[in-house]
Formats: sequence, C-alpha cells, structure tokens
Amino acid sequence: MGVLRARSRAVIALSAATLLAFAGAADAATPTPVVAVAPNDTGGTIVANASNVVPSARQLAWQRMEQTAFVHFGVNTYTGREWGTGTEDPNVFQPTGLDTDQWVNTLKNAGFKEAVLTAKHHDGFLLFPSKSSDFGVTSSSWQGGQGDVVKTFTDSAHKAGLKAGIYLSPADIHEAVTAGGRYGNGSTPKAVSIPSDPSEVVEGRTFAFTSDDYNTYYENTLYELLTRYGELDEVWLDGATPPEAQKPQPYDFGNWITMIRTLQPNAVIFQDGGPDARWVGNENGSARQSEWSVLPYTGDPATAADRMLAVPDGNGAADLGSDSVLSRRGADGTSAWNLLRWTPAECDATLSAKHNWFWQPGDTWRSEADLENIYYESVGRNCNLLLDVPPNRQGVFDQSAVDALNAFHTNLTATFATNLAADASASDDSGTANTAGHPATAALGGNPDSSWQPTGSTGGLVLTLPSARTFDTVSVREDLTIGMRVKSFAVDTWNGNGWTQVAADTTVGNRKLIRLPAPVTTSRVRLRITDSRANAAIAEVGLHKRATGLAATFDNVGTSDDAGTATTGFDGAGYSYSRTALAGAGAGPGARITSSGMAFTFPDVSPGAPDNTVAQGQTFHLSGTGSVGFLLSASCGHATGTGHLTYTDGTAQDYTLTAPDWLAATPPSGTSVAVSSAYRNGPGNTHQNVTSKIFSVTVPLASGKTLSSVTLPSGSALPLTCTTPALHVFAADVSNRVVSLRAHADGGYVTAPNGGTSPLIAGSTSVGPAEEFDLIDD
Ligand code: FUL
Repeated sequence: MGVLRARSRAVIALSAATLLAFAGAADAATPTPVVAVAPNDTGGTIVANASNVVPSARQLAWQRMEQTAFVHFGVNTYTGREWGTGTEDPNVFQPTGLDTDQWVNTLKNAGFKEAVLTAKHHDGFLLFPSKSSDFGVTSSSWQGGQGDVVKTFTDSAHKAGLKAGIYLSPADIHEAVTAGGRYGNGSTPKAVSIPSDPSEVVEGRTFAFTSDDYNTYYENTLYELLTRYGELDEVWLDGATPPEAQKPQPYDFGNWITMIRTLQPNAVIFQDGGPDARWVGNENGSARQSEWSVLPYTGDPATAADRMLAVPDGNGAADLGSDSVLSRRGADGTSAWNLLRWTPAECDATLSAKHNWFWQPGDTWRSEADLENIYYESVGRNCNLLLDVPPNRQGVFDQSAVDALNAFHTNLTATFATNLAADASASDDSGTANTAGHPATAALGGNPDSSWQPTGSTGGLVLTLPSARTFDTVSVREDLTIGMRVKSFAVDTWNGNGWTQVAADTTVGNRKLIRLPAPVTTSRVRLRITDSRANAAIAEVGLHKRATGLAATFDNVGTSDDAGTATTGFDGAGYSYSRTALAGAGAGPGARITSSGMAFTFPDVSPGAPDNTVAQGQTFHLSGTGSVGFLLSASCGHATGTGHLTYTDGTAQDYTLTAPDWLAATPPSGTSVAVSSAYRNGPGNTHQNVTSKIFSVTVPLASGKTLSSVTLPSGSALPLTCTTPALHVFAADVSNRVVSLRAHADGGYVTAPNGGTSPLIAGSTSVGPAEEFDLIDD
C-alpha cells in the first residue's frame, strides 16, 4: 500500500528525473538512489533493499572526484574575522592582484577536481553583482565597482578544466542587521515570480513560488548565479543561522532545489540533509570507519531524491547506516523509516593549521603528515575531501599554501602512481565462485565500473604478483553502480606455508584505504569478504608503498647562499655547496650544464630553498628514447641504489644509479664530473677550501622503447647521520628534453636542514607529472 501511494503521488508531483530516481520496494532489485521502506518490511528486507541503492549519475561523478577544494574569500579576508558583522564597508574588499588562474592552477596541480567558492558567506557580502543587493563588490571601489569574483573564478575554472561550485550562504547577517533588511523580518510569504526583474530572465526560465521577503531575495541571487556563469557542479548550502535575526527565518530549500535542478541539473547539492551530499558531521576531514552512503530516513520516498531530509540521530552520530540502524523499529513495532536514500558524505577541513576558513595574517598550514592523515580518513573512508584553501588579501594563495598543497599532492602521487598489483594475476580463492561477467581479473586494471563479484555474501580473491613485493597500503573499491554492500573484509598475505591476516576492516564504498602497521613483503595477497549485504562488487584491490613523508630529514647538503648564517635555515649550520662557488663554475641558478652528452638545467631556486631531491623511490614522468641522464651527487660516501624505469608499452626495467661522494677525488667509471666548485660552505657559514662536485651519469633505455616514468632508487638514509650515504638528484634529461627536478608549480624536493633539528624548509618526497615540470626543448 505504502508503495502504491508513493508511486501515484510521484506521477502527479515529480519531474521525469525524479521519477527515474525513485522506485518502490517492489522494484528493489533495480538499483536506484531511493527505495521506499514499507511499515512492515523486516530488518532483513530493508538491509537487502539497501544493497541495491545506488548513486544518481551526478552523485557518482561527484564521488569519483574524491578531492575537492573550498575557497573562502570575502570581506572576512580583509577584516580577519571568520563570521563577518554584515556591516562592513564594502571598500575593505580590495584584492590588489586577484588571480583566479593561480587558484585554479594550484588546485589542479595539487590533484583537486573541483573548487567551491563562497559567492556569499554569512555576512551577506556578494562577490558578484546583483540586481537585488548593493552589499557586495558593486559597492566597493575595487575595480570601480565592476568586479565580479564569481565570473573570474568560474572563467578560470572552466578554462582549466576544473569543476566549479558555489557557496551561497542561506544565513545573511547583513540582511538581518540592516534597517529594512529582509532576513527574519517576519514578512508573509506571497506569490512571486523569480527572477523578480523580468530583464533578468534567461531562456524564458521563471519560477512561480510563494516566498517571503528573504527567500525572494535569496532566490533572485541564486537565479543570478545559476544562469550567468556556465556549468556549476556543486551548490553548497550551509546550515548556519545568524543569532542576529529578529525572528526565525525559514529557508525554502524546496524552491531552491527546484531552481538548481532546473537550471543546473548536473550540480550536486550539498546540505546537512542532502539531497545529494551530506555533511560528515565534523570539520576535521575525518569520516567514520564505517561510512555508509545509504542512509534511512523518514519522509516521502516519492520526493526524497530532491529534498533535504534530516539525518536520523544527527550528522555527527556514531552510526548512520549499519544493519542495526536500518532495522530500527518505531514504538508501534513498524519500521522507523519510510525510505532509504543514497546520500554520501563530504568531509570538509581547513588547510589552515589554526582551523580558519578565511585567510588570516600569519597563517600557517597543516603539515604534510596531517594532510596525509586527513586524506586517508576522508577519501580513504568513502568520503569526498573538501579542503579549504583561502586566498590572501592580494587575491592569491600564499606561496606557502601552494607549497603545502604541492607537498601533499606529490607525496600522494608517489604513493598511488604505482599500483604494485597492477600486473598481478587474479583468481577466485578456493571455495569461492564468481558471478557471470564478474571474474577476479575485473578487480585489477583500474576500471571502477568492472568488478569481481563472489556468488555469496563471503568469498576470497587471490592476487598473485610476478615477484615478491613490499607494500604497506591497501586500496579497495566497490563498484558503486552495483551498490555499497561490504560489511567487513580482511586482507591476508601468503607466508610460504599459509595465509596470515594483515588487516581487517569494515565498509568499503568508493574507496577504503588501509595503512598497514608495517610493510609486508609477499607474492600473494588475498582479499576476503567476511560479510556483505549482498554479493559484493569489488572494483579494485590496489597495493601501494607509501612514500616516506617529509618528516625524513637530512643534513645541510645542498646549495646555500653565502650570506645566510641562520642556524635553523638551510644555510650556515652544516656543510653545503656554495651558491657563489657553483655560479663561478657555471652552475648558477637555471644554468644549462652539458655533461655526459646530456644537457641539464640546474635548479633555479632562491637562496635557502631546496635544490635537489634525495632519492627515496620517488617517481616522476618523463617521456623520451635513447638514454636518461641524471645530474647527481652523494653525501656521506658513495651512494648506489636500484631504480625502476617504465615504458609506454607497459614494460619495465630496473637500473642502477651510482653517485660518488660530493668530495670524491676521482669519479668511478661511467660517471662524469659535471660541476666542480672550488669551495663549499661549512658550519657557521665558513668557506672551506675543498672541491665539491656534482656528477652526471647516463642510463641506456631499452632500444625502440619510449620511457614513461622514472622511479629513483630508494633507501637513502634519512635522517642523515653520515653513517649511510644519501643520493641527491638535481636534474634529469632524456631525448633532448631537459628537466630540472625543480618543478615550477609542484614542489619536488625532499629537504630538511641540519640533521633534523630544524623545521622543514619546503618540499616533498616526489616530483609530479611531467606537465608540472620545467620541460625545456633542447
Ligand atoms: C560552517 C560555516 O559557519 C563556516 O564559516 C564555514 O563556511 C564552514 C565551511 O561551514 O558552517
């Protein structure tokens, strides 16, 4: 009965899109984003139906982005507040060098797929011109009142291929505190046509609503945003209400959603209660260990795909979607719920170490270790990361923020660029069979839409690697187009005689990342589904080795300027190449050095900045044929290690890289002296008259093959205590392409001064993709 009633209402009231999204319990076998719960459905039926709830197309695309950015910018940037007063002089908003291309390029380079800008925060200041309010950029002398930050931002994003979203705060302190303000003024809702100004109508689209003064205002500004700036991919609706309001101000979320669905049908709508994405319940970027995307709700299944519905027990409750929550009964013994809906979590967090959303003078940023942890606890727990990166008063991201993002990204790239299971073979475990079309091999190869599926609620998948490999991170993904089904799983490794369990975890969803307590080396790995709501669809099992974090430190080897004497900086407290002496030897910043038949570009960095990468297994992408050359040296003795080359045809080759100690009198054969600098700096910034050198070597590439990536040897000892040599790489060259390992937009260094006693300068454990480098045709 409940199903029939819901369906007939759906026919009357819903758009075609919503009808597609909805199906009653009778259709439970058909995957849909909303499934009705009938009062007498048993817990078992509800749980079984939950296994067939799947994302809408827009939710699926959104979840697979994994990493999105927030950009909080507005009057607060200039006043130092987090919530404005709504009485700010618009002239305080004065970006002296707004560069939204810099925002977009920084975020793109750091792995973000989307950015969401605060078109209006709670203060009410509009970053775009509006027919409905003067409180915004139009009243600022900035750009003579002609500025439009939303436009420059969306133009930059669209140009660069970054998705763009907007935050239009429902709260509005300006409208609450200003005489004649519309927020909470107690006005009676009346019939309105949106947009109120007929000259604003775009493509004949108007909305007939019954709205009070504030909702009419909000709807007009929302219309402006949804029609002027091209494709928008997310609309972010905060839940805050300002205490300044005279009377409670209702928000007509239903009308707003209608507008968004009509004008921007692909935009994901975020609000605490969905409909497309929900708040995870904290602002620390941390999801639950079991972060279900399917939640139970009370409400009308016929409209639920387009409604905000309160998360039962609140967004922050410990358990939102387990079998026990789904099975809950009301006082009358019937189900506590009317429907199940796919509502995935979004994990917001600040880049700012002090947890401010808006830029503050003296801002410092989360450490790489902190960011990495957030990544594993958000993306690695089935939650989209929404990381806030605030522009400064100039209107750009601080270089230190860019560095922090780059370090974060390059570290992740170094970990995840190589899936050690990519060339494994896969099979069902003994006693497990797979469903037709879902063989074990489908869990390899990186296609999120193809999956291995055991025939039962348990089952094992065995990966056999070509050789024993060492990993410490396991990535598991479910095929969301089939559903979120896994309740628990374990990972085993083969020890030669039997299986040893190395990890056990709960739900999976889009991605579950497990950090093992210690690296394991094995040639066989087993994923064991130990419980699931229906036969699980596993789209990926990946094995990775985490890049060593920047906590690694090494002594003061590198180039220092000859003036710095700070004991906590790169200069002065240890031994280093002298910038002046190097320049005298032809290796000034950015100089072209020819050696071993190769041309290298010497890193062009400012004094105090790191200028080389300590080889620790970093991977960077480099295309070419013939041979690859390295500009390198070693500290604390000769350093040798085995690295890895991959080719575009998928084959790979190990290579040996040897660097003589930087003070070596005679380089070993195969190594040439590229630069010989007359003296070096010593402790206390003294000049020491010992010749310090940088060398070059070449490694032949397989004939007829094109290089795809280079992995440096690993194992350079950090922190460097001078008991083990460290291999330093300054530049690489292949096929007449000259690559400085100084990435112009992407960090690319490992460095820390002075035996680990000083703070890190900058950098990362790896360098990023080729396009992020200074690639200079020879
Ligand atoms: C909160 C707001 O009150 C903060 O100012 C910030 O915008 C954050 C993302 O959401 O609810």
